[in-house]
Amino acid sequence: MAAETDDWFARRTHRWQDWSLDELRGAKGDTTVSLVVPARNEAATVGDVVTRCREALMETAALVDEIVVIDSDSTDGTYEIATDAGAVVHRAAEIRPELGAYVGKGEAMWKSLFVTRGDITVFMDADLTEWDTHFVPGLLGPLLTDPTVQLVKGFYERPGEVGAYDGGRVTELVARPLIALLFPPLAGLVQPLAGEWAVRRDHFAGLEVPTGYAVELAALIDTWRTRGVDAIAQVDLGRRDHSHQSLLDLGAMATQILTAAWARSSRSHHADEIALTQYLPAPDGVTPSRSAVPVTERPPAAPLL
Ligand SMILES: Nc1nc2c(ncn2[C@@H]2O[C@H](COP(=O)(O)OP(=O)(O)O)[C@@H](O)[C@H]2O)c(=O)[nH]1
Ligand SMILES: [Mg+2]
Repeated sequence: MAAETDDWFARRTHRWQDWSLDELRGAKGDTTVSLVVPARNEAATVGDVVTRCREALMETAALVDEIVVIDSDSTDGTYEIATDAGAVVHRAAEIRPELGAYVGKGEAMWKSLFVTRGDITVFMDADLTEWDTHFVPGLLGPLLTDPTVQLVKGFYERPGEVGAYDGGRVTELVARPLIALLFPPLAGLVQPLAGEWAVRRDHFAGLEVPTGYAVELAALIDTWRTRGVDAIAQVDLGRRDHSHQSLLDLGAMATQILTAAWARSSRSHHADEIALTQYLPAPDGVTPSRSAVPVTERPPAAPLL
């Protein structure tokens, strides 16, 4: 399994600089691209995200055909600010209300399919504080140049942690250990929960989408299961930061992620050891490093003392 993961990492890991805008425009042809930004109470940052993407990617580079913000019940002006910045803004509860309302990031992303038309959807969080518009062309690279790729994940360095590719608390403490245990072919993903990712519409429309924060992990597992691991690629997007949640809120997020993994797990045996892959900065990208985590579920045969 470890060799499989290494092979996938080597084949399917890219950097955003691997494609020029000209190359991507040429590869885009008639393919349409929607940028979808899920937002709940992001008045402080959503305007900047929309404005810079609109100027750089719609008006200058002509790589994105529409920018759509899906707002779930914001009470802070997110809707108005995103509209003024030039996005098409929808309230999640107003999209196909007969399907029900299950507030959460996953619902907003899934419902975006009913109000967008792009062949490819690029998702970007609305709470970004350190980021750049090259995230979008970076994510489009593998999809526009390789028809076998269905889903592309971003990953990044986080400022302040000196070259670290750690993905945050829920990523490192829940998602990556879970993947190591239950879905080891996906262990080559540096940041499986990254909010910046892109997917072909037809593929995403066929997936079961959890309504909350497990949308990303579920999409990865289900893409691997239905299309094979090579249908997934990942791109180093440089540096990124966003506003951070409280530990208590992350507990709810972790519970959603555990639930989606549990529902998709068929593990019935006990492992003695789990291969946990982590990522270290290297001069021209990242390198995997693997450690074996011992796991003992059986009590010792005799009392220790
Ligand atoms: N529309 C919508 N967006 C949401 C919801 N929950 C989170 N988001 C957005 O999804 C993005 C990532 O959410 P965030 O809470 O920052 O999660 P984290 O980055 O994983 O800690 C941000 O743009 C949020 O505003 C929701 O219920 N509805
Ligand atoms: Mg965030």
